[in-house]
Amino acid sequence: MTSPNETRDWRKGYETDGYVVLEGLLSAAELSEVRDELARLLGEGPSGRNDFEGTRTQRVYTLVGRGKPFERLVEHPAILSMLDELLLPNYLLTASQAIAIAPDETPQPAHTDDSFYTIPRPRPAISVSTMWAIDDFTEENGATEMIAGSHRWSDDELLNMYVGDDTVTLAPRYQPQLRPLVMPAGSCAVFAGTLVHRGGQNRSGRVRTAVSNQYCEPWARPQENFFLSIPKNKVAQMSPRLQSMLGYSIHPPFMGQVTARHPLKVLDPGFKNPLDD
Ligand SMILES: O=C(O)CCC(=O)C(=O)O
Repeated sequence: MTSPNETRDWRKGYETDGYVVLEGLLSAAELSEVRDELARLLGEGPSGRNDFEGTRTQRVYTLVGRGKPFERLVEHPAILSMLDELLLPNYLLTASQAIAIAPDETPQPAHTDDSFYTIPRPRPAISVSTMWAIDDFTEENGATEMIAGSHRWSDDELLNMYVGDDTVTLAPRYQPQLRPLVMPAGSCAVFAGTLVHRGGQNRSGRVRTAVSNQYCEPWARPQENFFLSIPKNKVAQMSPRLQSMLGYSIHPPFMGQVTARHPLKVLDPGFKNPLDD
């Protein structure tokens, strides 16, 4: 596993391009553990409901609540050391999913991951995304494609990238700017929530599997409601850092309080909710 010190020089590339790729973060054993768990979860599961989810793409949401190997990806030390620099203390996990793109999948609509925070651009990213390559990412198999530097675009520049009023079809002049993230399995791309990207077309004969965890500022509303999805007895078995990222934390002075108490109190076996009848 690469130590945080070995990844120190990521910052310049991240600021310039809006993303950086860290190779070799997972050992062969860690990778195979993640693959085994994913094989079980993906099984015969349904494909996506639209072009954004991908009608030939399987997704497993709330992955962090589905097994220890996925918890370890969320709190990988190399990733957390970067996030500690990019986001405020007490940052949160906002999304956690597996994305398996099957052969013949078409390109996903190009988008940014923090567009629902409608603060005018250009602006700092309110979320930071990670994309773990569980299979090798190649030019053919649907590697995520990025437009380097697009994290600095204004709202108007972002809208210009689409044909007409449609915020789905990419204008042909932008196609050459999309760079596939070619990276070996076990690598992780870290990118700004403001960066334009998309899942690529899968022209290979094999599925491309990835895990994407996204993190947001501690004052922003997370995409996934982990309080409702992950049972409290499972959260109680997680590390304090992970519990904090799932929202069992206070962003000072008191964002996140539960009836004026720290949310971790809810995990105590003897916790009595004063609102219970
Ligand atoms: O699967 C990928 O490569 C990208 C997926 C993505 O960007 C998304 O679903 O938001």
